[in-house]
Amino acid sequence: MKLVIAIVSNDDIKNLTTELVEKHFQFTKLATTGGFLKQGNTTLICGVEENQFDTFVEVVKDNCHRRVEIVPSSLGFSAGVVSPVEVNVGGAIMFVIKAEDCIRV
Ligand code: 2BA
Repeated sequence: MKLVIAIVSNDDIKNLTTELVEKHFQFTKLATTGGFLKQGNTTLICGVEENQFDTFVEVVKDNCHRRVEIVPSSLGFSAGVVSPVEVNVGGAIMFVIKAEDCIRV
């Protein structure tokens, strides 16, 4: 089994979680905040069987899309001049960890 920690844009989370439930994946959903933009995003903790992992990644790819957002540069850089900069947002970041077991009691 793999443990996937997926950080997902809030713009994509509804469609993604709907399809994950339809495909019988299980996950825990956490409200989180990006360190750079300081905007809300969502983190999913998902235990995924090895033989379902490729399908899981495909579902994430199908539902999460990167896009460009204009943000004031003072969000990420030293205060002072505030000029808009382009930042890639959206899509998903997945950390994949090998899980030894999933024990239900
Ligand atoms: P944020 O930290 O709010 O970052 C949002 C987007 O801003 C990033 O998109 C990236 O395109 C840009 N960005 C982040 N740090 C930057 C910097 N120092 N300079 C310029 N641009 C920067 P993503 O890379 O797709 O990340 C989306 C969200 O995923 C992040 O939100 C953060 O919550 C999480 N994340 C990304 N990489 C991570 C990592 N290595 N560890 C933990 N969380 C991560």
